[in-house]
Amino acid sequence: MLIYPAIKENKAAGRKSFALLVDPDGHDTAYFEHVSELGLEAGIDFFFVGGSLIADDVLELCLSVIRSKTNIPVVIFPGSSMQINPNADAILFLSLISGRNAEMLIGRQVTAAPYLKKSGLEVISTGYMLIDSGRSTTALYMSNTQPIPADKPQIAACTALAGAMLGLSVIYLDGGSGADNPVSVDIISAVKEMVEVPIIVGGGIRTQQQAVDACRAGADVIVVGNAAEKDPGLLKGLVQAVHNC
Ligand code: 1GP
Repeated sequence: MLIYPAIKENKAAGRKSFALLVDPDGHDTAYFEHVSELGLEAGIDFFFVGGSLIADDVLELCLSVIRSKTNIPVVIFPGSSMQINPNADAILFLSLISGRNAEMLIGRQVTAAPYLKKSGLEVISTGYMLIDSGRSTTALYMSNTQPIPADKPQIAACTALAGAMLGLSVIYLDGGSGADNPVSVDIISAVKEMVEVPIIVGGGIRTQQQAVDACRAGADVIVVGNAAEKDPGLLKGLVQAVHNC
């Protein structure tokens, strides 16, 4: 199944999608089986798999367990250029367009490109934007960049527009893993007004209301990681809230 056409089709039909983010770091087969079942029960649309510090063999294990337990599409959300693995359906090919670190804008992508070509993965070019969420996050530290200030929707909108004009297929607005505050509706709606490409929103979403607010402001795909890992009981409600938007 091709993922990007599915995301676009959902967007065109006004259907919101839910992605469960799984960070394989420090986990084992039993955990990946548990997460697969959770995803199935809750009716998620996608697994996003990735993290800042994962070793190659755990990524492989995570992907193969999810693949063996479910038919839910799996998208790699890479924390580094080493996280390329053919056992997924697609990969978000990220350019960190909110930052001014050349390595994150184009450097790592040059190194990764030939491996991606060989992998056969569907490559989804992604304008990745970190939005200030009130505290430093792993993504900020690891990327050595500054986030877009939370009270500057115009900067976010123009950044997304430039990304779309450069041909990027989706915009990912991220408050960062475990963010104190999710990306604000002001930022999401300013971006939505400016671009027609699908918008993915994640980072710090913990409640149904936050997910619904993000969808109503213009998010097409909601990504949740930490909240579901800490309290798996939340997942079903979050997915339903997104699907009912
Ligand atoms: C982080 O967007 C993801 O890159 C999800 O964040 O783990 O805070 O849900 P959370």
